[in-house]
Amino acid sequence: MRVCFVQKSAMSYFGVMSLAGYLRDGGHNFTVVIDSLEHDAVAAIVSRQPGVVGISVITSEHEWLIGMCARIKSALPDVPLVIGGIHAVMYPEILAETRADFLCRSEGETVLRGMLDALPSPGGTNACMSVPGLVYRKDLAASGDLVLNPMPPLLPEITWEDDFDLYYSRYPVLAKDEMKQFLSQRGCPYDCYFCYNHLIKQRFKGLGRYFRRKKPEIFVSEMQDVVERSPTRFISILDDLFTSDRQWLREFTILYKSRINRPFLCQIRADHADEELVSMLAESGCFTACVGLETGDEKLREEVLNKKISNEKMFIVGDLLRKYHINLKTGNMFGIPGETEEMAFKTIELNIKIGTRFLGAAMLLPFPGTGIEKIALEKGWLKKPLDYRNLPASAYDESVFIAPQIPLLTNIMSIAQLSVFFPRLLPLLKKIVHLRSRPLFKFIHFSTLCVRFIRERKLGLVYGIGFLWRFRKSL
Ligand code: B12
Ligand code: SF4
Repeated sequence: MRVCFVQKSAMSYFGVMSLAGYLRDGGHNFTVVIDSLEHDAVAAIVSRQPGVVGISVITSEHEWLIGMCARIKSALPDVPLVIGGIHAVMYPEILAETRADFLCRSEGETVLRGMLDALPSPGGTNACMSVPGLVYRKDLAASGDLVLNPMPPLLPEITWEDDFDLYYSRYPVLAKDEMKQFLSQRGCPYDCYFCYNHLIKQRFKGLGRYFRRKKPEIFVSEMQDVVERSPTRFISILDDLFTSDRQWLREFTILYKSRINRPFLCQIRADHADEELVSMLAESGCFTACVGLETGDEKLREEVLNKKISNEKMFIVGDLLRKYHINLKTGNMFGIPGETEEMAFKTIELNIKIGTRFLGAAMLLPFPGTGIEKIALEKGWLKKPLDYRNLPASAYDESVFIAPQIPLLTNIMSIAQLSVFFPRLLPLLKKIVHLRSRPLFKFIHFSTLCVRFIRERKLGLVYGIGFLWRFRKSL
């Protein structure tokens, strides 16, 4: 059967590549349409003559999802349309707001396989109603009550390679990108209150082991396949907990060095970092390590965000990375419930002290149902529970919280990278942030973001501008 995946943003989605990789031997044909890279996405979908259409979506794309489902259903009324992705897992009730037929509220591999087995049978679309993990309307044609089929167990292991070719064959622009991204993990054992993992764990409770990881051999072989067939100068490893398992890392770095041997970026948790780990990373080619610093105020980090990592650990990781000539990049959030002007500047100051080279900054964007929403309600930073329909599309400029200091914290977020590039400007910037001129701060934020992006990826200026231009509709 022909399956056409649809998505908004111009990037290779790991969820979709995993589905195509898992089902690649089943005799099906997979293709993908990226809305932001097509002139007319619906025409592109129709031209593929799909037997089923599957949309992959994240929460901030809710409005886009509703519109896209309507357009696809108008063009292909008889083709089953299924919604998947993190937004579907978190808020399965969204099905009722769209014209899609089904929604996948669990991992997609077994669900899609169930659908592809059921659809050619005499019952057709109706036969899908028994597939575990699917959600559908009682009356498929009307917007009636939803039926939530029981959840299937989680896959015990991830033993297959993602299908990168799904994207590269259709969108050479993605294949040409000199930085290739990879992901070996699924799930997370930690429980930070701002992260979706915190919520998914509740949804997937009792269904099996949530945190799983490809074996180093499979992961490196997936990389090798990509680097041998498309230009690759750098590798970006997006695993949140890349450094969580020392033995895994030892095996990986040996294979990586002998078979891939390219500079790479990865994420490390500050409390995993010691001399052995950082030297191993340096030896295998790591040139930038990203650390989730989140905020310079330890109490806010540990109590409000539930990320139990001290500032002392941040200093240790900074020192070690400097010693081994690895750039330090940090992830930071502003507008955390309870945050004051002083605390926000502590974040910038801590970054300067630990030697941050690249600073990622955004306003905290909590998702409905997460622990941070509860804390915000208690602290009066939210008057009522959040609605996933009204979340801002960008966390760079807006906050969902109501507190008098939010505009000021947004300005501080905007000047954070500039302060790290030029620490001497900090006393002046501390005064400027009180100006009420969002356009000025937007400009500072966006221009320093571009410089960071280009430097961080060692892109030439022209290549860098082209890269940002390509992603403009996805930002
Ligand atoms: C890797 C990653 C990225 C990568 C690549 C993203 C990508 N689209 O693949 C990069 C760095 C580019 C990125 C960017 C962003 N990300 Co991101 N990212 C992740 C991360 C770490 C892993 C996602 C992943 O691939 N998981 C593994 C796959 C296998 O799981 P999955 O996507 O859920 O797919 C499974 C099912 O959902 C289902 N499924 C998926 N699609 C479909 C389709 C069909 C038809 C079916 C049936 C099933 C199905 O089957 C899949 C396999 O089981 C997650 C956090 C995490 N630890 O998972 C955040 C995460 C997804 N990102 C998040 C955010 C907010 C963003 C940004 C908006 C950040 C920003 N401000 O720019 C951008 C937006 C990019 C975009 N439009 O997708 C949020 C999303 C929150 C939400 N509620 O939607 C997450 C959850 C992190 C968080 N804050 O908690 N991200
Ligand atoms: S923020 Fe990182 S460490 Fe915390 S739960 Fe999410 S993925 Fe895990």
